[in-house]
Amino acid sequence: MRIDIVTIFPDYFAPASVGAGPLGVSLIGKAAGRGDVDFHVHDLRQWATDVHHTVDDTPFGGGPGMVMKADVWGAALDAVLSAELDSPSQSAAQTSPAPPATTPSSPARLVVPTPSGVPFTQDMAASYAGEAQLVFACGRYEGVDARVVEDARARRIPVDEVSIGDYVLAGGEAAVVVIVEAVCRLLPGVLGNERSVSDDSFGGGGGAMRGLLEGPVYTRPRSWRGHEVPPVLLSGDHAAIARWQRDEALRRTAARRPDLIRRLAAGDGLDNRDRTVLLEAGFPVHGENVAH
Ligand code: JFB
Repeated sequence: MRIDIVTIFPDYFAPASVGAGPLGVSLIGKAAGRGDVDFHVHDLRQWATDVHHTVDDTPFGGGPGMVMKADVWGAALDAVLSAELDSPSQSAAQTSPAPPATTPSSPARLVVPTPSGVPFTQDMAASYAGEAQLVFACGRYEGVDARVVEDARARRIPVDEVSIGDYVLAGGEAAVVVIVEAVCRLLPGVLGNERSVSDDSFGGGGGAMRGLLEGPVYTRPRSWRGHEVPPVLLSGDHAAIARWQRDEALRRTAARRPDLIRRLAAGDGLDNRDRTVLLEAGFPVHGENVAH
């Protein structure tokens, strides 16, 4: 998979090529080192045409702050979206030369982080992991002139405007790191542990825990500062362990994410034992074994 990132702060990501920065270390760095993912970071200002490399202007209609210019973003995305997927590698270079104006073998998806986007989910991460090319447009200031996305969609480029959560960042760069990490850990061979993905919170796999937050985890020593590992985990009774782990996941999800419990209940994802555990935890869920 090829990942292009357009930003006025290429230093935020660089130098991934020497194993540093958020894209150069750990899981993502190893994926890049193996060639499973190929990063290209571009400085948006190279597509600004004036002597000051201006990328922003005052908002029409008034209001605070500045808006990123459509013409600069249009030129940047024209160049990056037409790059050949297997163009000579310039992994994580801070800037790239103008790519050849050739037609890519499969369409790139444009991803635009914005606080007004649709919530980025694990299902979207899994879908992105199957794409040939993702192009991330990192905004700053009050965001990007809306006609940039309008124009990309008019040209049949798939565009997602996404938000990573209900809080306000200063720009799209941190959101891109979050999305890239969520996607890269799903690439074939990256995790090295196929089971881990489907048992994750929001794992969406066929696992028994799907739709629930993960419960607590423990390792040695069995006793630490007077805190004991729950004895059932040492029992060797695999059925009892699985049941306890599901109970803990249900209790935790009910306490922290009651919306997820309601979703499971509505989707027939809870059995009678689950409902009993939730009732004991003070979160009654309507179902066969609950009188109403
Ligand atoms: C993303 C951004 C800004 C408009 C713009 C570009 N969950 C999230 N919170 N904030 C962002 C985000 C995501 N994804 C985000 C891109 C940009 C914020 N800003 C700053 C602040 C308020 N309104 C500019």
